[in-house]
Amino acid sequence: MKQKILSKLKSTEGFVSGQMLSNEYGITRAAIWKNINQLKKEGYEVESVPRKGYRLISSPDKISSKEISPLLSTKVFGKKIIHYDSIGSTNTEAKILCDQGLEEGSVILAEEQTSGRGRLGRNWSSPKGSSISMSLVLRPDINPVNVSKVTQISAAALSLALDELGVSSGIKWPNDIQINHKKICGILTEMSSELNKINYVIMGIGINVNINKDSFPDELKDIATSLKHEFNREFSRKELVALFLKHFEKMYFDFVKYNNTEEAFNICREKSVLLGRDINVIRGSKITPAKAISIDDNGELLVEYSDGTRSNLISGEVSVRKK
Ligand code: BT5
Repeated sequence: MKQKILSKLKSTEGFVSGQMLSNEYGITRAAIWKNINQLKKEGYEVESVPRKGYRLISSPDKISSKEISPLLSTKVFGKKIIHYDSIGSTNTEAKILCDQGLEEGSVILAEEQTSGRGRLGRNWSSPKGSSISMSLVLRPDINPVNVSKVTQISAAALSLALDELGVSSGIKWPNDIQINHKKICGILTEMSSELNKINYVIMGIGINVNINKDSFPDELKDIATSLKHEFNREFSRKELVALFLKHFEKMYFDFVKYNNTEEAFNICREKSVLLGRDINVIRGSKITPAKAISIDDNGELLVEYSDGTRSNLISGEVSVRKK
């Protein structure tokens, strides 16, 4: 009911009368008033004027279903949104829900994570209300060896979404988005599969949106940045989520239905911060200098070592070599 009343308030310019809401939804005016009070508690600013009714003045900057759903242009992704004020990790939560059958396209979002995860057991920092922590549920009918491609698709989709907000970004293969060579987004793709069949893939994305530079932990201050820090203004997190889902849905279905990754991989090439550069390939404690040559049609990074041999990296760690 709250959601219905909110939608009505959002789609109406002026006041909506309590009587009209009561007639439309078949509940008493007292019940309408109760729902409005609940919305106020959630951070919605609603003006109420006797004989005129209710008017929505402002909505909280939340990445909840109520806020994001009206902005969505997707058919599958975001039709189901599960939102938490605080959670350990959206990827971990998504796994639990996927084991219980959560459908493809579902999106888990959190205002903060208390144990956000990066790759290989690393930490991901996601402070409350100023970052986006999001996990998408995918159930692609593809060979598990091809799953790393969705990380590239996701990076391309986020980069396109940022373009729409006037923000130009770089993609650092395989899973980072950067602005001015600092990380604003990391992607963690995890999978449950049998030998030839995927049960599900969880694609986790963390984005630094309105984080103040001094709110980053010390160890991240030199390597991380946020949209707010780079552009000196706040960005709408819900708008960014909606734009991302739009671009992701298109390129994801191009891939899983038509095996077409051209658009996504072209974006990854155009926006790559690695191609043509001297890099280090890092495997555990072993660091090998190489040159980043290209991203191939499998989304793999082709590198050339100093002895002239070449190899394709499927995933892993690379860094740009400082001159
Ligand atoms: C990643 O790992 O970049 C993947 C991050 C994925 C986070 C999302 S949030 C939603 C979902 N739920 C989760 O629990 N995780 C996913 P990796 O490439 O391993 O990078 C991790 C490294 O990035 C850390 O060791 C830090 O150096 C750095 N880092 C941590 N938090 C950061 C932040 N907020 N911004 C920039 N860099 C960060």
